[in-house]
Amino acid sequence: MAHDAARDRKDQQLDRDRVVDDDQALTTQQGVRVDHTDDSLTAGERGPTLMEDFHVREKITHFDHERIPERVVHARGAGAYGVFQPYDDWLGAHTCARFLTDPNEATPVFVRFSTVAGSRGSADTVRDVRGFAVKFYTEAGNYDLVGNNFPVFFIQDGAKFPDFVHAVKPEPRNEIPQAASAHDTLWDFVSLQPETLHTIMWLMSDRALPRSYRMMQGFGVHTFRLVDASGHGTFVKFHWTPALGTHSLIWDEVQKVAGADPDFNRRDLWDAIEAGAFPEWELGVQLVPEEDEFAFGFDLLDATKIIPEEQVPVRPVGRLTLNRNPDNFFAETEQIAFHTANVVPGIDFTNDPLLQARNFSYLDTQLIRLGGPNFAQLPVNRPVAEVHNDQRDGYGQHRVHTSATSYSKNSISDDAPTPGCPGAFAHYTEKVEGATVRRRSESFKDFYSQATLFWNSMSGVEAEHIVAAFRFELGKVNDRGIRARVVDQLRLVDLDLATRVAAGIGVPAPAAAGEPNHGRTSPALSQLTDPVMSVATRKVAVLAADGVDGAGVARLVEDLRARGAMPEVVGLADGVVRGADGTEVEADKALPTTASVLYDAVAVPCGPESAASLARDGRALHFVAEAFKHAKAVAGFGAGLDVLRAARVEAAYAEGPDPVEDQGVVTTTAHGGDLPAGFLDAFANAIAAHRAWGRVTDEVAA
Ligand code: HDE
Repeated sequence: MAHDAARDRKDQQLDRDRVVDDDQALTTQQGVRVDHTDDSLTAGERGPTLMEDFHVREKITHFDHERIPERVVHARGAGAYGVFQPYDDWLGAHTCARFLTDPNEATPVFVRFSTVAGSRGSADTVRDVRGFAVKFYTEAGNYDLVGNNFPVFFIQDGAKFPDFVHAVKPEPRNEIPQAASAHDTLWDFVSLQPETLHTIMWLMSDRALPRSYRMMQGFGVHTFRLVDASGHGTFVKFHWTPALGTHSLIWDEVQKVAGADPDFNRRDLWDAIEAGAFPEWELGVQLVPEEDEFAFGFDLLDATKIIPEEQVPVRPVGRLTLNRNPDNFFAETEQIAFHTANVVPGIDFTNDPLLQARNFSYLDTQLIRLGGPNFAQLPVNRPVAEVHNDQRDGYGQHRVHTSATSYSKNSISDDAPTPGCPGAFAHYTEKVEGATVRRRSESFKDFYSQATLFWNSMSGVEAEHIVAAFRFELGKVNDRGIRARVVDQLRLVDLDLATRVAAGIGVPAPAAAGEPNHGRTSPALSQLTDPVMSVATRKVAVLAADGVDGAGVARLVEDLRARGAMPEVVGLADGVVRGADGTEVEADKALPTTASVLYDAVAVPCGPESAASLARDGRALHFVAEAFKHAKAVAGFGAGLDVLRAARVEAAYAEGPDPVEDQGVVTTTAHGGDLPAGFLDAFANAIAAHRAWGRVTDEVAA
């Protein structure tokens, strides 16, 4: 049984702060009951408003002050509470951090996922890196692992971060484009700063278009250090692996989803947790003994490099489960304050110059964003570990310190709070010496070989997507000189890549490669190497109109639910759909308010009258045709096959009840309660496969 003391304490803390307004009288901030809140106090019905109207003045004043600065990066996000638990004490040989090594300890967490470039109100489905920030409320204090869904970063030294962010953010003269990297300044920066190239390859890949926050990997990015009780260090890279596998949207889809549901990823996380389908990740580590620091041919302190998994395997150490949505977005998701320097005994830093800059930046940014030094007292930020120190006062001080002293050393309070008690954090002892320099280490200067490794490791369809992404992004760059300079850089990654990109953007093909392609691959980099096949939580649209085969719909929907999928009946309009057999089916959604791009798969049931209505409806046909073009699983049974044909779903169709599966298109002529189990299995398998990649169309390739 898990020892849940920390989790209980965090829940109790949050309970104490939760304000329930239901069934309560309306009051001012001073607790005075208010009689009327719809009209201002005026001198005469049509006269001027009076200053003494303290209620309306307070109401408007508070409203005027509701906004805080959005995060300068990662402004758009969504978060949830959960728990982390180690599998065993295997890491105990390397770290004294109990939350990583005691399998009986369940540590409460809050996780915030985010996009990077867009403003707080921007769309979720844009081409971007995703933040994956985890706050562990451990018994030894808060530990923040503030990572991303890519294992590498664009720059090597934090000194370049403002330059990089200014380049990717909307352009300064007109604040265009929002939440998009496809513009001149970003690509100008990339063309002049080749250290960006490895991460740019990830940004142009499907990794930048996650299907769901629940279906993406997370990485600590930097090399950190684990430290054992005797002070011995081991280098570590952190990996989060989603239980549902790593899956992506495609470009045509994300652009449409941004209109059909700008909250797509946020809603998906919320809905899954509300439905009890708790998202899970496995924490894994790559460990490197200190003696091997220089064994890799690249520098472990360089955040633009991965340690290939084939070289140092990822060892699973524990499980993260998200199980509760926040009560209030602002109080929790907006006010959570992450900081890379929030570490606990057993975890320490390295000299990665990007990490060192972050250790300065996050505290600094919270001071402006949260308005003063007491933000750690906000409920979502408060540790479960006890907090005692001599820090005092400041804006928003909520603690009433009763001690007679607030300095150390003191004799009046017996020198409390006392430093150096058991369990105190001791910084790792690293020998450091050197002359003051402002110079990039020579060991950081290979900008291309891992970009090439990434490119070499892609499957055919993934490589197609990368080429298409470069063409789109550079095609939006007005300055032809910048386009040519980027192609010139890509030439040093791979000549074929550069040639294919150049052909789409009107710049001359590159003359020759730089270094020849080293030919190495790392299979773990492809999302299509051993993909997790799961139908769990996949959204399936079942199109239905009056006269539908009610028994067939019921059998399909029950079967999908039993497998953990989330089917929805989509009608021509909201309300009840009448079944041909007299049954009634309630439509979950209506065609005008939903879209094919919001689902993982579509099924068209039997019922000649229903099928005829759907085949006459342009939106229904578009719905099916689009799912087909996006290489999603498509199923039809009985008269539903007529709708598939009308939507030009090109596949081999069943000619009898025996189900036929052809590249994710699953059909049978059976219907009603007789739907064959083989048909249901084949449809579920096609959904679990995520896409039928063999069915490549222009929409899929682009
Ligand atoms: Fe951040 N980053 N960052 N970053 N970052 C912020 O902190 C910064 C970097 C990451 O959900 C800011 O509270 C610098 C790498 C995430 O609240 C700010 C540098 C990685 C989040 C900041 C980096 C990240 C942030 C903005 C280069 C992946 C969102 C608001 C030295 C390992 C956390 C805030 C959340 C947020 C600075 C580079 C991930 C300004 C200076 C590398 C997931 O402090």
